[in-house]
Amino acid sequence: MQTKTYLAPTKLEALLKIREEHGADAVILSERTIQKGRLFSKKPMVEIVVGIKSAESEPKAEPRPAPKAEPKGIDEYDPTQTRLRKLEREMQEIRALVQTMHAYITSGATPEGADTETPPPVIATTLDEHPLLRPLMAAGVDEEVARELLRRVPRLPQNAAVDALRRTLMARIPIGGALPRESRHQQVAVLVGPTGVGKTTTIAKLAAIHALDYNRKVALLSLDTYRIGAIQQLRTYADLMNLPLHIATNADEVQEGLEQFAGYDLVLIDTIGRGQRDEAHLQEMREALQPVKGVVYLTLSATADSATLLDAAQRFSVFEPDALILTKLDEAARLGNCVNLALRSTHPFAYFTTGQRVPEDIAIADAQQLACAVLRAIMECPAPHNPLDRSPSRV
Ligand SMILES: Nc1nc2c(ncn2[C@@H]2O[C@H](COP(=O)(O)OP(=O)(O)OP(=O)(O)O)[C@@H](O)[C@H]2O)c(=O)[nH]1
Ligand SMILES: [Mg+2]
Repeated sequence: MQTKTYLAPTKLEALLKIREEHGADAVILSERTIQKGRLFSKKPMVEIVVGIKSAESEPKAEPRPAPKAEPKGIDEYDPTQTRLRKLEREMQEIRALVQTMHAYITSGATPEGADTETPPPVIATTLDEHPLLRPLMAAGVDEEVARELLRRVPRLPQNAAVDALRRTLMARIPIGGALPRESRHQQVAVLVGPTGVGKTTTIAKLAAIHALDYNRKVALLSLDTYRIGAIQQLRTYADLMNLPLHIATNADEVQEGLEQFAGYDLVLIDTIGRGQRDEAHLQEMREALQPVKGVVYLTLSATADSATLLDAAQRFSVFEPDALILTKLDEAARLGNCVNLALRSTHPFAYFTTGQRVPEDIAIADAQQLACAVLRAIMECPAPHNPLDRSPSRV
C-alpha cells in the first residue's frame, strides 16, 4: 500500500480531493491539524495521510471500501457501547453520591435524607450560603436549577465542591440520539428548529461526515413549505459533495423524495425555519413531514437565552423531537442556559456544534465537555482538556 499526504484548509476539501483522485481505494491512516505560514499569518490546515490500495494487490472485489483503520468521532450505534456508557454514567452518579456522603461525614454535617421529596430543612437553609450558588447563577443557571444541582454538593472544601458539582452536572445532562455510523436499514433524520440556528450548516456537516468519512450513500431533502426557494445554501453543499437533493413543499413531495432515495443509507432532511411563532406554519410543516419515519432533531442555538430556548422547545414539541442539537457553543458567552435546558427538557443532547467550518465543527454531545465548559466560567475545571475550545473535530 502506498501512502500519500493531503493538505487543505478544511477537512471537507481534503476529503473531496482524496475522493476525486482515489475514490474508494484510499484508506485514511491519520489526520491532524497543523499551522502553516509565517509567524503572524499562520493558518490551520488539515493534513490527512491516506494509504492507497494498489489495483493489482486488491482487485475490485469489494463493492464498498473497508472502513478506516481507526474510525473516529461520530458515534457508532453499538448497543454494547450504549450499555457501557449507561453503566459508566450510573457509576459516575454513584461515585458523586459517595463523595458527597463522605464530604458530609467528614465535615460533621448530616447528609441529605434518602427521601428526596422532602429534603431536611437544614439543607434548604444552608443552600443560601452555598459558595457555588451565586457563581452558578452568574453563569446563567436559573436559581431554581442551581439550588436543585447544589442539593447534593458539599459546601466545603471548595475543590471537592466544584468536583462534586461537575459530577452532578454530568449525571444530569442527558446524552444520546447521535446517528449510527452504519446501519442495515435506511436512516432518515430531520432537523427542525428556529430560524438561523444552524440547521442547514449542521446538515452539511453530517452529510460530509457520513458520505466522505463513512462512505455511506447520503441524500438530502429540503422541506420548503414557504415556497420561497431558500435552498441555495443546501444546493451548494449538495453540488460540492455530489449528493442528490430533492426539494419538497408538501407531504406528497416529501413522500416522492423518500421513494426516490429508497436505496440510500441516510436521508437528511432540512427544514426552513421561519415563523417559530407562527403556529399555523409549524402545523403545516408537521403535516408535510408526516411520511417521515425517522429521528427528529430539534436544533437550538446556545446563544439564545433560557426563556427563548424553553419557548422554542415547547413550540417545536409538535414535531415530537427525539434529541437535541445544540449549535454555536463557540459563540455563547455563558452556558448556564444550556444547563437549564438540560435539566428541564426531556430530550437528550445528540450533537454539539462549535463553529462554521464544515464538517470540522461538530461533535457527538458529551456531558463532561458541557459540564466543564460551564464550570470553567466559575473556576478552573479539573478536566483533562478544554473541550469546547475550537479544536480539531473528533470526527
Ligand atoms: N459560530 C457558529 N456559527 C454557526 C454554527 N452553526 C451554524 N453557524 C452559522 O449560523 C448561520 C446560520 O446558519 P444556517 O445553517 O443557515 O441556519 P439555519 O438554521 O439553516 O437557518 P434558516 O434556514 O434560515 O432557518 C450561518 O452563518 C452559519 O455559518 C456554529 O456552530 N457556530
Ligand atoms: Mg437553513
